[in-house]
Amino acid sequence: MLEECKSDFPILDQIVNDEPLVYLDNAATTQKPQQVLDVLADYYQKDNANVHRGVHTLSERSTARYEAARQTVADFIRAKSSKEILFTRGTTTGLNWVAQFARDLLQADDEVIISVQEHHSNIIPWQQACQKTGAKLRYVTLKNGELDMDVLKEVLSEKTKFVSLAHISNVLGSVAPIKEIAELVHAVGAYLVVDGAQSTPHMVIDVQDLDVDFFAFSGHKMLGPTGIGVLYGKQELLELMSPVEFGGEMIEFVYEQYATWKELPWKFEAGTPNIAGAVGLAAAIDYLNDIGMEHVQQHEEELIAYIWPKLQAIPGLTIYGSQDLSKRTGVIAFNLDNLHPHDVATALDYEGVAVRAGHHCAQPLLRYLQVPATVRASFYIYNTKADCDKLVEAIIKTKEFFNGPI
Ligand code: 7TS
Repeated sequence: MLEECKSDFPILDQIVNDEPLVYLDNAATTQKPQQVLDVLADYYQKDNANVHRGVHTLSERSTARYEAARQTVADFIRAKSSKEILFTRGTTTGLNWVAQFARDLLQADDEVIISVQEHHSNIIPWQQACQKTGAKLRYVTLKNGELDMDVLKEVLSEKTKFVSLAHISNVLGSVAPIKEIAELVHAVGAYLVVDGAQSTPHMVIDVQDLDVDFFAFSGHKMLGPTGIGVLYGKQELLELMSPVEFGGEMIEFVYEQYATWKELPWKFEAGTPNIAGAVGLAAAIDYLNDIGMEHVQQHEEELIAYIWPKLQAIPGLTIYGSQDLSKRTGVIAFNLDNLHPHDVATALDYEGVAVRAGHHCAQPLLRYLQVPATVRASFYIYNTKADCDKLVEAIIKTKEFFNGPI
């Protein structure tokens, strides 16, 4: 078990509502270890300067740290080259950039495929691209809480130009078989875009083995700072893509009426980038690499296997998604009796347990599941079996408070 790493996270050592904090809102954002906080302070204390501009020493150091961070990210997701790594604000920006690229390619009668379990940031950019081009947006539905591969096969055709899917659902925690999907998508000549916001923090990612065309994720969900994320794209596709933003840093020559762009990856990074964010993300990746992503995944599997029967034993508790543990990762969305999920989350907060309640930015999914909202507990490396016990105990207390003794 990884439990000893909890002491690396100063924020977790606090009392909330007279109880020790149990942080189970990791799908929304994760906490930062001291090692990442130290690197951020070190960067600002020693090397802060703008990148790719000055010839002075600090600027060179800052540029070196920023570009080393890009290489760290490339290695982490096994990209062929750091040219394929674009720094963004987060998953949302990355998906918007790809959908913007899609607008240049899509024509009326073309089709884009997403699924009913997507986060809004993998729905709305595609709605916009389809509305602007006349292309049709089609949805894959679910079977037993997972993508229904038969439906995917049915809707894929030579009309399909883009397929964009979450690697792991932020509500149901199920993992999509991306490698198999990539084969199907490429067989009809379409591009596969993967929303890796919930997978990259929790499992080994190999973009070459998965053979994805684009892959987006966020630093803050994997121990890094907010405001930094990554869009991976195959080099030949990024070469085809036009920049989405224009300004300083991304140009080669600027004339009165036109300008030329720098080569990859800089043509996409207009303006002063989030340098400290990239350096902090690299520190987070170093931290995760020290643990080993296989161990991160194994730890979460152990926690879920531990808490699952305890949750199942609570009368009136409904868990959404697959009931097959081998198909699940560390996200559990549930409801308790007929209680409103916000009431449950508020009651859990009184016990020091932080969970999220609501639609989790996946309104089409909740409509599909026919539930207005759920409570969601999501786990990460610093969570312990004691945290699981505390969650179960707090749920039982909540149930008894509202409905009387079990
Ligand atoms: N895609 C998925 C699958 C997500 O879970 C999220 C964030 C995003 C995209 C967007 O990431 P961002 O960093 O650009 O905001 N998910 C959540 C969540 O589940 N609760 O809060 C944020």
